[in-house]
Amino acid sequence: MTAVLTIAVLVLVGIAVWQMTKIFELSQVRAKSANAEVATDEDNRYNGYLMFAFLIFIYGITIFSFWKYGKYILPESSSEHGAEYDSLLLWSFVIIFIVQFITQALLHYYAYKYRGKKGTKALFFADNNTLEFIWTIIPVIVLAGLILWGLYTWTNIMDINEDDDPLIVELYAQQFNWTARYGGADNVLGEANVRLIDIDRANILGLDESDPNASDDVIVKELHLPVGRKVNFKFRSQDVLHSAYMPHFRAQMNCVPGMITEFSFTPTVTTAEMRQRPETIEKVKRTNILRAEKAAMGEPNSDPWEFDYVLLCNKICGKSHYNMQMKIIVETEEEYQAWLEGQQTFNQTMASMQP
Ligand SMILES: [Cu+2]
Repeated sequence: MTAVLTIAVLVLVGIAVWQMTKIFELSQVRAKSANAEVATDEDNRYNGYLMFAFLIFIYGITIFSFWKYGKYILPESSSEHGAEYDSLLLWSFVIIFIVQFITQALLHYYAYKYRGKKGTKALFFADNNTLEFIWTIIPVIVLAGLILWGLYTWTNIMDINEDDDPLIVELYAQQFNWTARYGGADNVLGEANVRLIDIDRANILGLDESDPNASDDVIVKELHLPVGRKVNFKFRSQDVLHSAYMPHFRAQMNCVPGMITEFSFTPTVTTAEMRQRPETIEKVKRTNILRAEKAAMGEPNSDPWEFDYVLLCNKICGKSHYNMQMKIIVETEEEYQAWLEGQQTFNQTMASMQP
């Protein structure tokens, strides 16, 4: 931060000196001819070469960014729809990069080629129908293709139905944590309403105690998902807008107070499998080198890190928003069942709270 401020101050001082020099120059009686402000052929040639230099700079910084920061992008998707979503994004980027590569080269080359020369007059060029047609029709076709593909993908991803016996999970957002609720043995969530929240009796999600479906609901602080089974999420928020973001599964949905929003996906890679992937091992290694450095300096949050899927809040919802997260564990059906059976149901929790 100090470095940024120092650089900013230096740049501003530089600009101030430059401006003062200009004012000083303007205030002098001109010794040269009045034409000193008109660009000469040499000036124009110089600026033409600078155009090439700038072109090399933008290509260079693009390649450098890919090389240096490419490793920070999300790993291959861990959900069924994620691959479709990723290829849409990939192709959009490929097209953008090809177009940008060609147009930037043309733009800078022509700026050099048609630089001002003494005695050369600019050609007055009103319009050309063929050219207009070409540069209209190409973007129309490409954009229409991308939009149609995008709409098709979007409809597929947002088609939330109860086919294939999905697991029903509620994700409940509040400042600043997440709670998950499973429907229990019957996979049906009991009715809930924020008005029924009773903190003293540990009814933290406001479940309706008179609803028989609520009795076997399981309320937890860690999200367990069986691999290969579709999950239908139902999101609620207690206070403000939150956004449930599960980056590894390419899933995000707003959590809106007063309504239930939905999203559905099928996890395809277990946490254990994910930890074995070379890119995960590489990332864990990188992170733990940084953490070891922090630990050596006695800084907090420096314990060795292990990969876990994560649910994050992606809507700035208050001062501890940055830390609003929950661990997600994708495991085999047997592991999931064993975990679920070890959890207390809503009825058991309420009973244990009775005086
Ligand atoms: Cu939030």
